[in-house]
Amino acid sequence: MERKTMKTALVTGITGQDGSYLAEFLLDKGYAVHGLIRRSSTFNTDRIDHLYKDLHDPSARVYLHYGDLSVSGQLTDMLHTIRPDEIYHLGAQSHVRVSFDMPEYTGDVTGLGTLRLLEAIRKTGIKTRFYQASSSEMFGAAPPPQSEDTPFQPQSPYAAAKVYAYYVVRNYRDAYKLFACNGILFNHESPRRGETFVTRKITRAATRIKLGLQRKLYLGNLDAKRDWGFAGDYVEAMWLMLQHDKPDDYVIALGETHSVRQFLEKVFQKLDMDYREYVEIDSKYFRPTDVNILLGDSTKARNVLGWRPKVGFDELVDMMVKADLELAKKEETLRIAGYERSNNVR
Ligand code: NDP
Ligand code: GDR
Repeated sequence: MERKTMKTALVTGITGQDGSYLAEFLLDKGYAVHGLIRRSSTFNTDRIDHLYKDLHDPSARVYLHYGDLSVSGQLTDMLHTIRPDEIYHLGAQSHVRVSFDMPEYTGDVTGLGTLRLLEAIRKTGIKTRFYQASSSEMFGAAPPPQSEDTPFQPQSPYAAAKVYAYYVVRNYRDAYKLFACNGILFNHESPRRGETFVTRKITRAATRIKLGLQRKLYLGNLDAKRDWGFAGDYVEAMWLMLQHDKPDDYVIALGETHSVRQFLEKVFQKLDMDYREYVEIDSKYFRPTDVNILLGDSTKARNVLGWRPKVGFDELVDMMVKADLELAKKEETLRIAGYERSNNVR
């Protein structure tokens, strides 16, 4: 049996898709997991509720702290108190389309948020290892395949903010000898993916259409191509980066690219439907500038870290369709019983 470690990790963005998979992974490795959460008037802990135990329970190992990436003093106090061995910085305004509507906020949270955490580490002087959730969006218009050596050509305020964060991570590594890594992750999806990202928007809508809960699906650019992998596999890569002898930057990707249209076709086919009967294009989902094609070359991570994704593209689509079909069935049951779940997907 694997020997359990007794390390402490801090995860920002613990309520997000990746945060929830990472928290599960770290708990399984024996870590105590601290998470930064935002105060919200509605519940925002759905993805981690199954992991949380009342703190009076002696086996509780998940601790949640209110805070916000836009408030630096709080971050410094938190690091001073928790003194984590490892910090996984996943918190961000992560929606590319929204970053065109909220560029200043995105720059503040997604770009400066990283700087605030790095400064908190420097000021408290704690010994820790730092993971930055960098993104394939940073490559933007750069032709594929994209690797650690590909120059960035960001195409959105979100991508520009991530490029800023990427470079401050490298700077703090050089200037202050901080153990800090950039994981340049290509798109990764799951049944826990936010419902406004295109893959989940499609699997939710197709399964609801199948059960007669929805009639149409409105989308934007169907020709964009992405290298989509499974989030559960990608959080392991984050951990591997922080266990290595030296801090470095790594591309994490499946190494296959598919268009939004191909994803759509596959999902509807699995449900014995033709997407063309249900999908309409709405220009509000187009971006002022979009990224046409992403295809990652993760040779370095595979060779140096020994990282291997376990779930392929077809399995990922299957997994998402199956999970959303179950969800739609529950929704149907609730509807029959007189309850309605709001489904205002934007
Ligand atoms: P999500 O959008 O699912 O989660 C984002 C998380 O950040 C949520 O927990 C959210 O909290 C939190 N957050 C947002 N704003 C703030 C703030 N001001 N202060 C504190 N916390 C905040 O993202 P993913 O899990 O998909 O992605 C994780 C990270 O990886 C992000 O940084 C993303 O940009 C990056 N990334 C993601 C990829 C992907 O394909 N998923 C690929 C490459 C990079 P709340 O729940 O309260 O909204
Ligand atoms: P992306 O993911 O922008 O790659 O960022 P998203 O799923 O939002 O878009 C992928 C592609 O699909 C096209 N598209 C649509 N997108 C959305 N959201 N909604 C639509 O209706 C729609 N129609 C077509 C988009 O134009 C785009 O080309 C994700 C986020 O998780 C980032 O945080 C992360 O850094 C990158 O992946 C890697």
